[in-house]
Amino acid sequence: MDFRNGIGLRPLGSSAAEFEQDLLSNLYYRRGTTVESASAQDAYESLVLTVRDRLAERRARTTAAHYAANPRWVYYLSAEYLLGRQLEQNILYSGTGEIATAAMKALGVSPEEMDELDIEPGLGNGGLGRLAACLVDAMATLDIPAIGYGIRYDFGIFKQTFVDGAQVEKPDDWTFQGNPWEFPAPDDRQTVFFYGHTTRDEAGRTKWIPGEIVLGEPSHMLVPGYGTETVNIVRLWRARGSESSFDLERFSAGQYAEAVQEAVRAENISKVLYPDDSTELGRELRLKQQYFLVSCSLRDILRRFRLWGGPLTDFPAKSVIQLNDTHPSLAIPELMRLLVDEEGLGWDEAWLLTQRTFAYTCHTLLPEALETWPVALFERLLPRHLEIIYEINQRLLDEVRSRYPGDIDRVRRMSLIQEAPERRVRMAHLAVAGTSAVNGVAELHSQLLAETTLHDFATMWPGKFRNVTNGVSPRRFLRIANPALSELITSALGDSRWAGDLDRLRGLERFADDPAFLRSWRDIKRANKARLGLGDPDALMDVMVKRFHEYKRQQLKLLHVITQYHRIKDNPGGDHVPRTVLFAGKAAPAYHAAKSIIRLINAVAATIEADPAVTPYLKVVFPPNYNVTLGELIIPAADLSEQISLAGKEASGTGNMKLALNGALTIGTLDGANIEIRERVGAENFFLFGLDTPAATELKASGYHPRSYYERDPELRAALDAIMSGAFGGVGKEVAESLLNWDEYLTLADFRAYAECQEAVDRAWQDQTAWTKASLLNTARAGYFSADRTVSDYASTIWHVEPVRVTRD
Ligand code: F58
Repeated sequence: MDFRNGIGLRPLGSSAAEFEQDLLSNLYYRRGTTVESASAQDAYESLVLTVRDRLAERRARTTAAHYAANPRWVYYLSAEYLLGRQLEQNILYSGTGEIATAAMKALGVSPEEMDELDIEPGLGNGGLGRLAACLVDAMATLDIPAIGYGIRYDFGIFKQTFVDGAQVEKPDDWTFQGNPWEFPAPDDRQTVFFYGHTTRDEAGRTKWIPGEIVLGEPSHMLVPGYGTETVNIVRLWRARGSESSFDLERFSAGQYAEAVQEAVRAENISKVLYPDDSTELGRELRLKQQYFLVSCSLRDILRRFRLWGGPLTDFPAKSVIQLNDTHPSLAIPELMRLLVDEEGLGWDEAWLLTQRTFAYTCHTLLPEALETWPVALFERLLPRHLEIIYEINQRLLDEVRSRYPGDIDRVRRMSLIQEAPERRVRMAHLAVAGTSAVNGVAELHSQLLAETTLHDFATMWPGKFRNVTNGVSPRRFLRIANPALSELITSALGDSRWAGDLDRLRGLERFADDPAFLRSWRDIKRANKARLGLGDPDALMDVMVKRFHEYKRQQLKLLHVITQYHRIKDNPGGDHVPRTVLFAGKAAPAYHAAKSIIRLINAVAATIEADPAVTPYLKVVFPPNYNVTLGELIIPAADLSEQISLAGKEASGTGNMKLALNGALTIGTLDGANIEIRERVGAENFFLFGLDTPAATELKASGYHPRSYYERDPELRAALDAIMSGAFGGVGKEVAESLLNWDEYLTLADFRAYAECQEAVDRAWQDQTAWTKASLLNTARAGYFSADRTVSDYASTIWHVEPVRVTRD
């Protein structure tokens, strides 16, 4: 049969009546219920299926177009995807907004009610996971043939609750009601090996005799492009025990737990997202997850390549595999194993093919965040991969020795194996060695990677290193999150093309001095604050939303809040600018210092709330469980965006982009993408403070004494003393002590500059017209931070792929 361009498909209707008919038939035939007895969940799932079918139709045409074009594919490998809610986005992308609303009305349900039932898949921790979701969205939007591969965790990122102000984690059973958006594809299941040993066959080829066999079952979610017919997919793997993993004999003998233990062991691999970036716990399971993702995905990619039938030597011409950080970097030795052991290629040829296939994105600068794994664990879990890594290492170090004769220290530094205090595999070195392009995620980050973290590699292979500055989805974070502003923008620009071509926002600049336009702009911000419902909508909404980490310095913000509290107490009738300070974000469950900061923020918030002399001017709010959905509510309401990490520590940041795009002014350091945001929106529309990277490095090198800042600065001293004396319910002394004695991230050194900069913010706020103009200019000039631009940079500089257009008929 010829399926090209969807031949054989009866097109689904695009009228309201047809949509309603389809919705009803889904209610009857797929949910097996009736209008009279349908629950809200029935209505929701029928609606999902009706929208999904319209995307599935495009998906069929996309597949046909891709099949005909036989293009070079992008395979994005990521252990995390923070996709956000699907319903509203898929309605927008499928162009069914009006007819879906009409059908909901006919059924007697509201869009808000339906959205509430649309559960966000929290399959990621933070920026890295959300970036993956923005990039797959942009790849589809740019018609790039692509698949995102990931893991279908049974439990996503934990739900954050507060008990007495302290973070308590609850499991996120996101598929409790099933997941109507996904298509299971059990036929494409893969077999994954673990443990065991290696041996040689008669021909001298190495064979891996595994000790555990697990199945990987894929399902996929549709990833439509905006303003195009393309629908790509993310394919997520779930671990299953093999058929023989259920022990019927034991079960019959009443040994129920023992009978299923093998299956349980297997299923544990995709049980839960690794939520923790600070402990050694569960490390074996984590490495198993990584290999599981890699092994399933590579076999699937090769299966797809074989459908085309070309010679293996063409594999890199048809496939580029982007590694989202080192989590999937085992793909490098795995592809070598498949090519050498299973396909019989020679090492050199296999290595060239491998390097040409892969590219690696690094997302950090913190040395402790660079993954390493104990050699002993590798030896047990992936014995063949360790042999391959040793071989890669030997050849790498031969090259180093021949390029830099006698430089033993360089050999030690560049080795894939760290020798002391314990032998460990350095995954970032593996990822650099096995790829043809390595990129950082903002200009400063890419520069620092090449100058510091990966300096030896950048010296040896300068051509490999690139920058691709991150970006965010303008659809999700402006069009959907901020409907009122979107409408205003559309009416100002004359059409809504900006959502697919964000540079068009530049056209807003001509309204920068239009008083009526600025008033509308301000009214919308105020309405967004009222919609959020946390604090007085006329107060300055000061927002810090991100994971909790000491380098991001939520504690700096908190010290300033305490200072402001003291100033108001000392001068109750003063001319204080009313502020709502909003914190949101999660701490890794085992990251005690970060959890202490959370607890202290909640304690300070409670103390302020109980003080009627202060509440007219200052309110601290901390809504729990920050996720994509909550971000979509908070970001459009922000006046001020806090991006105050110690310079040289935040790789890029993407919240900074979302907030600027929604017209928040940034107060920030010269870190990550803040630098590029400031360059683009204009220094006069950005509040800059603090040490830059060279100054921070120098201060550390010259011997940093946090206590000297405490002694010199009375307001800083008062804030820390208040904590130490138990003024906030006795909570948080360990936070103050750590700052006074250690202060790894130079918080106290930047305090005075930050406090002064906040005074400049207060002054600027007094002139609402000037503030609103700066807000508008932030939006107008943030077009560069579209994920569409990011993907087009990857496509032209790293992937070298061409779009494939999907036609309607
Ligand atoms: C983030 N990394 C960076 N890691 O911190 C941020 O600057 C950047 O904008 C973003 O990536 C996108 O490039 C990040 O989110 C993680 O969440 C890791 C997940 C695995 C455990 C260790 C943290």
